Amino acid sequence: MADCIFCKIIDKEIPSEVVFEDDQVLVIKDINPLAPVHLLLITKKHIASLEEVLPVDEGLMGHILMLAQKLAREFGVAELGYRVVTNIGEEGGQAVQHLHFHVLGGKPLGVNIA
Ligand code: D5M
Repeated sequence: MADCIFCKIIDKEIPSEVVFEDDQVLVIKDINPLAPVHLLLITKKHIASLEEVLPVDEGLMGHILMLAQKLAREFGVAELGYRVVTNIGEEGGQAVQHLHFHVLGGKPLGVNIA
């Protein structure tokens, strides 16, 4: 989608630190990390937010949550705990209008993170 920063990252028009990629999801390190581990799991399909997810995306949503679990384990934060967050809309604090899930860990997380 034109003018979507995450679509440009997916298309490699904008550089990013990619940690995982498959046909459905790109995972990068957040440019402004709020924790020692702060990954962004971005759907390759342009979906504006969780509010725009359709029944046809059900498999993709399962895939991305299982990937969050796998990466949390690989990045060494699963044992002590971590957080998976998706912000939705203005009051939800969503800055980039392309569906993504934050995976945060590596320190005790307060109530107002990501
Ligand atoms: O979070 C959007 C997140 O996207 C925010 O934590 C910064 C991150 N971000 C923005 N631009 C980039 C680039 N270019 N690389 C890596 N990370 C980026 P939200 O949930 O929409 O508030």
